[in-house]
Formats: sequence, C-alpha cells, structure tokens
Amino acid sequence: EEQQSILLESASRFPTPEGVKLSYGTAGFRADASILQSTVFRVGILAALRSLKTQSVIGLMITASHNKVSDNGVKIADPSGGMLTQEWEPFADALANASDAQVLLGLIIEFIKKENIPLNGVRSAEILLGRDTRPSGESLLEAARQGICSILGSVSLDMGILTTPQLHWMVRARNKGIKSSELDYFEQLSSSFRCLMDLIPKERKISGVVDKLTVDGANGVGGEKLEVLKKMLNGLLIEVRNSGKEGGVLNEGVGADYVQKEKVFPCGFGPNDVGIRCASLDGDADRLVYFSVPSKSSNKIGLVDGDKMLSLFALFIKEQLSILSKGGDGKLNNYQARLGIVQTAYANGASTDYLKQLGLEVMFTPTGVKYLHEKAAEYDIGIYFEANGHGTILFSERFLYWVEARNDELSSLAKGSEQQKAALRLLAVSKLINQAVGDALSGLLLVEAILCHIGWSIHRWSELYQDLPSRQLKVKVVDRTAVVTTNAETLVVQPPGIQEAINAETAKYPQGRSFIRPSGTEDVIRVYAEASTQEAADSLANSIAQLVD
Ligand code: NG1
Ligand code: ZN
Repeated sequence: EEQQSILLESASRFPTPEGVKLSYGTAGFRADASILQSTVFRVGILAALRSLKTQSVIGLMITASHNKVSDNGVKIADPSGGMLTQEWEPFADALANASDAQVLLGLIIEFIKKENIPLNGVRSAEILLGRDTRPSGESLLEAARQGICSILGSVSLDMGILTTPQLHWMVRARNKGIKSSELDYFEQLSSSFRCLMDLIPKERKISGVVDKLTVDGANGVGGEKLEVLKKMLNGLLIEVRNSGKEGGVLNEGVGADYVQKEKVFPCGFGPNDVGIRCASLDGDADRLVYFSVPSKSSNKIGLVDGDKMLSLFALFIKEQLSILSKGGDGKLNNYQARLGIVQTAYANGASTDYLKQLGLEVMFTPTGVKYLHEKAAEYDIGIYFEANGHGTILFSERFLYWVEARNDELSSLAKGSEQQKAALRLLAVSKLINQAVGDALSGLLLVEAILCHIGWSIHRWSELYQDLPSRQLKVKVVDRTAVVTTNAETLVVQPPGIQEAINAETAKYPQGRSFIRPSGTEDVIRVYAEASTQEAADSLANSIAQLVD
C-alpha cells in the first residue's frame, strides 16, 4: 500500500547502471564511486530491514578503505558492532543487482516474509551513518539516507566523517546502552591508555621510550582524528604527516596498504627519518603497520606488520595472565583463561613459529576479518590480525566479569600487588582495544603503551623474530570462482591437479610455502610464496603464477 508506493517511487529515482554486477565481498560493496548511487540507496533499505529484524541500532559506513580516492564503497555494521551477518550477504547481492524498482520491491516483500521482519515492531529502524573523507561520500550518504527513509518510520543519524572503527564502536556502544558519542570514544581510548601508562613499573618509567611517534595518516580520516586524540594523551608525543591538509591525495603513495605491500616509506617521509619510530594508517584507519627507515641511501623500510603487532600483544597479554595466576590467595585465583591466536595463511611463517614457541594456541581462518573475528570470539581472550595490519583483541564477557571480581578481591587481600596491577592492565586493554573491529587508533595506543611498558625500541620489537622473505602476486583471470580452496585457503580443490603442481614446485625451495586463492575484493587470483631468500620467494611466486595463467 503506502509503503510499497514509497519504495517504488524512491527506487525509480536510483536506476542501476547498465551491465554492472556487484557482490557484497569481504568488505561490503566497492566500485568506482560514479556507479554506486543505486547500490548505496539499496544498502540503506537493507540496513533499515536489518535494524527492524534485530530491533537494534545498525551502522552504515561509506568508505573504500585503502582503494583509490575515486572509488567508494558501503558496508553494514551489525548490532554487536561487527560485520553484517554472513546469512544476509546473498540478500545484499540480490538487492544490489535487482534490475529495476519492480523487481527490487518483489525481492524486499519476499525477504520480509521469509525473515519474518516486523514492520510494525516495538522499535522502528535506527541507523547510524558514517563516511570517510572521499569527496563522493556526501552524495552517497544522501543516497543511503533516501534508502533508509523509504522504509516507513526509519530514522537515520548522520555521525559525520568518521573512521570505520569509530562507527562500529558507536553502534556497539549504543546497543549496549552506554555512552556512544565520538567524544566518548576518544575519552575511553585516552583514559584507558593513561591507565596503562600509570601502571608501568617505576624503574621503567624513567628509562622508558619517550621519543615521539611519527604517523602517516594516508591523507585520510585517521590523521585528523589522531590530531584530536593526541591532545588527550598526557605525555605521548605524536607527529601526524599526510593528514590530508597538506594537499596530498588519499592513499596515493601513502598509507598502510602501500607501505606493507611495497615495503618502501610513504610520501612525506625520507632519509632524515632514519632510525625514528613510524606508523602508517590506511584510508579509513582500520589498518595499522609500523616501520622504520634503516638507511639514508634507500627508500626501503624495516616493516613491522600485523603479525608482529599480534606477537607483541600476545607476549604482553600472556605475561599479565601469568602474573595474575601467581597469587595463590583468594577464592577466585584459579580461573584458567583460554588465550587464542587467530591468523590467516598470509601470516608470515616465522610469526607462526614464534607464537607456537611461546606455547600459544594458533588457529587459521580464511582471509576476511569476519572469519578471524568469529574464531577469536571463541576464546576468553582472542587475538587476531591479518598480516596487512587489520586486527584486534577480543575479551569474553565471562573473562571480564572474572577479572573485575578478581580485582575487587585483590583490592582487599593484596592492594597494589603485582597481581592486582596485572588485573588492572587487562581491564584497561579491554577498554582501549576496539571490541567491535580492528582499529588503527586504538591499536597504535596499545603498541605505544606496551613498548613503553617493556622499554623496547622499534628495533628491539622488530627483532622479535626475522620475517621469512615473501612475495605476493596477482593474476588476472576470466573466472576467479573456478579456483576453490579448503583448509583456510591453503589447499586448492578445484580445478583438479593444480594443488599437486603447487606442491611439486614448492618442494624445490628450502622453507618454501605457497598458496593461491581467489580475491574477495578484486577480479584476480592471489599468489603468495615464502622461502628462505627473497630471490627464492620471488621465483616460487612466479612459477606458481604461471600455473594459474
Ligand atoms: P582479498 O582481496 O580477498 O585478498 C583484501 C585483503 C584482506 C582484507 C580484504 C578487505 C590481502 C591479501 N587481502 O582481501 O586481508 O583486508 O581485502 O579489505 O591483503
Ligand atoms: Zn581500511
């Protein structure tokens, strides 16, 4: 009736571009911004339906992360602050690709029935909108708003320009009924950071790392947010370059993706930066890598990637857990917390060896944060990172409840003891590190607090283990779906014969490891190879790429 005619009318204002088929990949829909109006409008409808279905607040973020400035994209944050449930992805695809308004309406009616979505539920739909700094963001946000409005009674709140993790954090906080503004986000991060700094052993505080951190903001949203955050940190000095105000282009020769893939320093950095501690964010600040410039004579960097961040975090958490378990006093001292590490096949083999050597449980999932996040959530403390710098630490409710209680108990039994400090540190980490999704800003503050705590320079940190030389290539193919993998993408099952050929090739190289998989975000097959020397890794990657061609 009224609802249907509103949907038809508004949908007809957003015709789909000719000959474009999109798919809700590991990072939502992404494409050249000029063809995304109808997609974003339809994702607005999807977000409203998701909000009605869950009777919760939903997030809608407009960003294309590390991709070029002329691209854009859209993704949904579920009530927990995590990614859209995988069960709804096929519906997202169907909506985005519906040929006209009538077909679209049919799909929506059918889906509402199938999912039993309450159109007249207790709560109407509520969606938080965010976007990165891309110029196309404003008009795409308007398209999203139109989509949301076309579901009667829906409310959208424009939260302005945000990092992706900020929006996810807000959605999570709002659904938990806790303070959820951008200022609340900054306050939670900065106060838990200061808390960790206050808990640093006194002797370390004197000799600790106090030199400033220099950050490449990728000419995106992260730089400007870090400028705000850094004023609230008491004592940590941060210099932001490539904040976007200097006129540089988003992600062009800058940013975490560039730095990690090319292994060279970003624009704005140079020979004068030899030896200093540097970090790089991606375009929407959900990825973070550290680096240093080893010599004046080359643009090569010493990369400290997601695997090494993961290792640093694991080391610190493990130590706090072990301190905490040493106190034999109290009724609550015998909780065995399960610490789990989650990686993908792209994790450098040396990092996996290192983590296993520490006695940690290491699990593998396919590429894509949603898989890692889901796995990490199975532990009391689950630490996950992709090598490219996206990751976080998840704490279970059960564990946090226990640490709170243990801390209370220690307050009366052993106030100010090492055990109590360890409990307080774990609580602070759980507030600092984003529980919804990987977050470059909170990750950066945690790295800084830990380096300070253990008195390490970036060089000491990067020597935790030696990365095995690796090479990533991509091969354009007609149909990437022809390659089907299993075992966290480490084995090919389709087409037949390829895996045997990969095995035979890999066996020729000392410490050789390689795999291929279809990209979830680009029309390519990705090739990864690792071996004992760079030449060997390059050569192995090249021969595997030829098998694919
Ligand atoms: P694909 O295109 O599926 O390899 C890339 C990254 C992922 C993840 C997604 C989403 C690599 C090898 N892959 O996925 O880690 O970040 O983009 O942005 O870096
Ligand atoms: Zn990103």
